[in-house]
Amino acid sequence: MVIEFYTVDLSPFGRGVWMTLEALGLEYEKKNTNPLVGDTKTDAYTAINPFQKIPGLVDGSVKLGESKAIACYLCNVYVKGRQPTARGPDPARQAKSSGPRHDN
Ligand SMILES: N[C@@H](CCC(=O)N[C@@H](CS)C(=O)NCC(=O)O)C(=O)O
Repeated sequence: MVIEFYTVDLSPFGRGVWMTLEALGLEYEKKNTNPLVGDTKTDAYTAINPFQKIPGLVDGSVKLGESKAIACYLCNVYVKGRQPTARGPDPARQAKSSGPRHDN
């Protein structure tokens, strides 16, 4: 299943995730999601990122918001030889527990 990446090209937060996806050579589908026209306020998008901001990411059953949490998740899952960190071996759980705003 291809990774779904929700952003707009000019978002500085989205670009960090975009660069991470590219650097890791991952296959992904970029879904244009413009907060200025309400794309982040839909129920479907709120289920991905309850804070209703871009970027958002869906990787199978994993739904994440917060650019740094997403970048850390991608590196933890897709960088070969990456060791589990002190927070534990579950990258999705780690991403969500890495700050109060990651609680989605
Ligand atoms: N801390 C968040 C910030 C995300 C953020 O502020 N995104 C902006 C676009 S660059 C946004 O979605 N703004 C819409 C809004 O606040 O309603 C992250 O790192 O992902």
